[in-house]
Amino acid sequence: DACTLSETTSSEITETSQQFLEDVIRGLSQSLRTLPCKYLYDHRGSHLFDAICELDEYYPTRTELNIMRESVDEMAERIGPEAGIVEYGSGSSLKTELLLEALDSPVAYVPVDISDQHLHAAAERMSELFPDVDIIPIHADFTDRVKLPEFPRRSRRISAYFPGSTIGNFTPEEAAGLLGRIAETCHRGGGLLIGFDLQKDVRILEAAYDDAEGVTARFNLNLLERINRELDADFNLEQFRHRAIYNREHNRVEMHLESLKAQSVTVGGREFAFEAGETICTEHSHKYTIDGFSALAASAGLQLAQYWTDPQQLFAVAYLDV
Ligand code: AVJ
Repeated sequence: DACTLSETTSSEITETSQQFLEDVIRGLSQSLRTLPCKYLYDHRGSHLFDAICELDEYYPTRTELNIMRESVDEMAERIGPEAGIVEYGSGSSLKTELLLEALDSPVAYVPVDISDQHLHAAAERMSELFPDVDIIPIHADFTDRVKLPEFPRRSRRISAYFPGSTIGNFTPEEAAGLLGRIAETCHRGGGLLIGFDLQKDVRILEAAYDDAEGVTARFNLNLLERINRELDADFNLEQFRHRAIYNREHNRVEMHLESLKAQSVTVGGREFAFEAGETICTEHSHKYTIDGFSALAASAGLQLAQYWTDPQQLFAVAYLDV
């Protein structure tokens, strides 16, 4: 079966610096300033994120991996034999390997990622590990509609894999839209295996996003460095600091960059005046309850069939029927 979804092809997606500049100017021009979190992941940002995943305070990565180790056979059972798997995100992870290993005769694996470098490294690794699986990397921004390749005829169903609680970066409204679009890429009878982070003690959350070593601070501040380098800007990195705040009303951790004094910054020839204490929000990371996530999925037409969690209920992986 062909999955014809949209006009967008991967070659059109290449993030031009023009788009980056427009997004930055737009975000900084708002009264509550924001920058799109996807720009955190340049080469250095991706490395810093990998370092975050190793931190004691940052529980999501290892907790999700442990949930997979514990329950991947049940997950594979849900997905069923001879499946095609579409993964949203880099697909370089141990989690994906565990899943493909556990599946009964998977036919195709289609990683979708915005980073060409990550994508091809992951695809190469997966081809070596799984020579019998067709590996078809797609370079695309999965927040757009993605045109998937024609899956090999043998694939009986297509299921999506969306690990890492990336879904938490989206507002619930955006998340519902994204889940709906992901569901469209799956055959009837397919499903979505997705990892999301759970609500918990605020101290655990704030420590996870503001670690003692300052790795997350470097990750956040790296965005200003990137803007300086790529968009001819003059942010003074000494005059901004990283903050992680739990927003109880919206159940999300927010990463901010706070201006330490009144100052003005030039970006691409435009001036922006900051007051002391004013912040730029660089990321939202939404935290859910199982019931809340199940309701969100239902609003996108997906039914929660089963979920797995860790003993401390820090994180959850759910299988949603399309
Ligand atoms: C990659 C979006 C899952 O929200 O936990 C980690 C990103 N930001 N520390 C998250 C992140 C700061 C991460 N996600």
